Amino acid sequence: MSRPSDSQSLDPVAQTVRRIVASQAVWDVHTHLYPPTLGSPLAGAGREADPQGLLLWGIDELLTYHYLVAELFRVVSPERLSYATFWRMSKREQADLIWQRLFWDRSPVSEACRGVLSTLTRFGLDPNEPTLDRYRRWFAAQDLNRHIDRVMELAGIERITMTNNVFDDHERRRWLDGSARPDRRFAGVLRIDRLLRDWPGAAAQLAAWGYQSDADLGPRTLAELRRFLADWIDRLTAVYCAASLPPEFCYAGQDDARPHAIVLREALLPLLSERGLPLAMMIGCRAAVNPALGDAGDMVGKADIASVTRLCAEFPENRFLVTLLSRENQHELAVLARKFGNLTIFGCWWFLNTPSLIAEITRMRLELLGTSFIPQHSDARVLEQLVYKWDHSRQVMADVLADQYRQLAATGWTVSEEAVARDVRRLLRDNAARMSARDG
Ligand code: HDL
Ligand code: ZN
Repeated sequence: MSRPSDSQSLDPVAQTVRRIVASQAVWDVHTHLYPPTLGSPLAGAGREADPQGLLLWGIDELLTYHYLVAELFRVVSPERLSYATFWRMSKREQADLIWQRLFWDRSPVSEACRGVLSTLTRFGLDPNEPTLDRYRRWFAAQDLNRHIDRVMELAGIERITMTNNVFDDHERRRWLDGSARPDRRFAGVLRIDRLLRDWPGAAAQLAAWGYQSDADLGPRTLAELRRFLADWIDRLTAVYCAASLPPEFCYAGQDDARPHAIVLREALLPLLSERGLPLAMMIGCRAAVNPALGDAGDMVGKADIASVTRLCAEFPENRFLVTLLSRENQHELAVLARKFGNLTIFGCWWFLNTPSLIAEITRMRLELLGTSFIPQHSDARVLEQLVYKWDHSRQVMADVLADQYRQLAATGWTVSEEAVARDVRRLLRDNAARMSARDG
């Protein structure tokens, strides 16, 4: 669990809040983590390396996280190191270069850099090693299953919610051939970006998988699309369906005859309502503005809150989990949540997952929504990131909450430990657990 920061250690309210926040188990409502049954490119004690495996872990993955790749190319010009040369390097060579350029040639002050150091320290490792050799030996000696349990214990995670991309061949194959098996530590999520971003392509893919579907979205195709969704919700025991959508995503209402609107209105939302499952919309990622950076090449754009408004209003029997990528969207999203009880907002997503923005956004949400939101998710892509992402977020959230309770106490209202514990459990666990409850 995270330790109190120095900032408010003398203030009794802050001490109480920090202790409660540090010890509250978390349901992490969005990650890109997977149980070992989905394979891992890193062997580890007693396990074969699986180059197409989905679970990323260990020091080389921590250092080649796409956030750090973007930061590397801030300091190494493509003239000196071409993108192509970098991508031809081995993961270890990439990690060695990033360690040198971002952690030794410069102070690792960015959130993604500091996170690596926080994690190493929490494992009891010295974060000042000039090379990665000692870290590599330490990680290679870990038994992966026990390592997952240890990471979850250090980070205070009760449940890890996956991102199961049914359109990813490496992942889909593992669920179909039975090699991917349920793991009580991980909750499944059906990720269906392509259905809403590229219906013609998705229709052709469904047809190739044996569903009678074609681009015209007639009654038979809609029935087959519902069957496809139901098949995968059941196979994954999905707790929600999710899609990442571009800033220009627009739902224009009942008369919107565009494919994504019909997919939403005639197939996805009716099925999710029937199953009592939320739809998670993550809006604002403008993909691949610099394709040469790979996963690091995506950009942020302001989303159309009116589209989210229409969906919440038009589908009152559906539950929506929404996070928006742009800082400029955050206030209107919080205000929208005041208008619709079927909308739960979550997380400080991606470029918002920095202490200064977590503080700003969480304070605003507490002031507008009380405790009726999910303040954070990790979005971890590498197992051990759970440790720093939750340590850093807990510290910020505790400071913000302490301020709120101090202001509350100043009214004369009694701020009891029980009340704080109840609130923190809602924020860090129960709100996410309720949204992930398969009975709705
Ligand atoms: O689409 C998503 O789920 C995003 O979180 C992307 O995976 C993004 O690349 C990311 O890792 N953000 O933190
Ligand atoms: Zn994500």
